[in-house]
Amino acid sequence: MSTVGKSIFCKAAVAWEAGKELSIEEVEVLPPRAHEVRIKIHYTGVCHTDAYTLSGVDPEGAFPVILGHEGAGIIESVGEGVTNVKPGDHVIALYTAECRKCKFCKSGKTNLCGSVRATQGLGLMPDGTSRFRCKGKELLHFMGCSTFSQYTVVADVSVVAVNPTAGMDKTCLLGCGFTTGYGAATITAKVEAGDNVAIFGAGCVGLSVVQGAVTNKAGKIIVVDINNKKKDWAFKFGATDFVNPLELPKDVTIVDKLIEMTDGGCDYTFDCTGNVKVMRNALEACHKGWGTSIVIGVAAAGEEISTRPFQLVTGRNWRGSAFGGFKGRTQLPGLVEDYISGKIQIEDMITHRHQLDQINDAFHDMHGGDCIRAVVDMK
Ligand code: NAD
Ligand code: AHE
Ligand code: ZN
Repeated sequence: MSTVGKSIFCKAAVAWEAGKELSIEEVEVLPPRAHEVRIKIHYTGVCHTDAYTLSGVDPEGAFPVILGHEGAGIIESVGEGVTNVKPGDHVIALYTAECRKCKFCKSGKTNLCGSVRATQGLGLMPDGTSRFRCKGKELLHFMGCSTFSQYTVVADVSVVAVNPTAGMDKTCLLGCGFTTGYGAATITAKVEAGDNVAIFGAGCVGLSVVQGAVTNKAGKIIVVDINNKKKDWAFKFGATDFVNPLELPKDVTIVDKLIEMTDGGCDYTFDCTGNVKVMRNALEACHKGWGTSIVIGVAAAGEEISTRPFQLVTGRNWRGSAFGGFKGRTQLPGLVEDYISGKIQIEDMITHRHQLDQINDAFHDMHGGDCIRAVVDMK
C-alpha cells in the first residue's frame, strides 16, 4: 500500500529534554509539503555535536527534538516542485543546505547557504512548522536533518542523491564527520605539498583532517590528543607524529613543542575538540607571518576565544570551517565516488555499530574513549 501523501508511523529516538537519555517512541511523520522530501533513513552516525546539543549547552538547542544529522537513506516520497531527487534515490541529508540561489550560494566565497538556515535553527521546516508528532506533542527538527528517525522530512535543498552502489552505513559519515575534517584540510585550508600541519583532537573529524592532509601531501602531520589510545589511530590514517600534551615536561607547553617540531610553527592547525583553550593553543602554534588556524570544534554557550592581538598582527590567521567548506549538492556525489574508488577511507572509522533501540549506547561509546564513530542501523 502506498504511503505517498499519508502520515507514516515509525520509530524514532526522541530527546524530550536536555541531559536525559533518548527515548525510543512511535512517531508520526507527516507527508512532505512543497519543496520537501521524506527519506527512509537506513543508517545514521552519531556525531559529537548530537551529544553537545543533547547536553543542553547548545544556544540553539530546543526540546523535544529528534536529533541526528549524519544520515543516509532512500527517498520515499517528494512534495510538489521537487526536481533534484526522486523516490528510490539513495541520498545523504545535508545540514548545510545548498539552494544555489541565495547571496551565500552565489558568492563563490562560502559553502554556507542562507535559504533555510533561520527556520533550521528554530527546529522547524522552512514554512515554520514541524512534520513530527508524538504523544499529542509536536517534535522539533534538528539541523534540518533529524536522522534519528526511521523516516524524516527535509527541505529539497538539504538533500543530495549519490551513487546507490555505495553502502549507506558508510556514506552516512559523509553527512558530517568525514566531510567536515577532510574538507577543512582540502577546501578551507587548501593544504599544500610539504606544509606542516597539527590537528588537535583525533575523533572522526580530526582523523579526517589527517586524511585530507595526506591527500594534499602535507609534510609533518602532527596529531595532538590527550587520549593515548588515539596514537595508533593517528598513525593508521597517515599522521607522522603524535603528541599528548599531558605528557610534556612541566616547562614545555604544547605551543613550544609544536614550534620546536616545525622550525618556527605550523603552516596550518585545526581545532577538532571544541575547547576554547585548545583553539588558542592551535592559533599560537602557527608560524609567524602566514600560519593559519582553523576552528572546527563547536564550543558551549557562553564560551569565547582569546589571544593577544599581536598574534594576528604578526601574521597568524584565525578562520573557521563548517561542513569542511563542502557544497553538499554539488560536491558530495564526487566524494562518494572517491570512497568507491578507495581514495578515501571511511569504514575504518566505524568502531561501533548499534540498532536503533540501543542508540543511547552510541552516546556512551563516544564518551568511552575507544570510539571513533558509532553507526546506528535505523532499519
Ligand atoms: P570526538 O569526541 O570524537 O573527538 C574529539 C577528540 O578530541 C577526542 O579524541 C578527545 O580525546 C580529543 N580532545 C579532547 N580534549 C582535548 C584536548 N584538550 N587536547 C587535545 N585533544 C583533546 O569528536 P568529533 O565528532 O570528532 O568532533 C570534534 C569537534 O568538531 C566537536 O566539537 C564537534 O562538535 C565539532 N564538529 C564541527 C563540525 C563543523 O562543521 N564545524 C562538524 C562536525 C563536528
Ligand atoms: N548551534 C551552535 C553552533 C553549532 C555549529 O557550529 N554547528 C556547525 C556544525 S556541527 C556539525 O557537527 C556548523 O556547521 N555551523 C554552521 C551553521 O550554520 O550552523 C550555536 O553555537 O548556536
Ligand atoms: Zn556533526
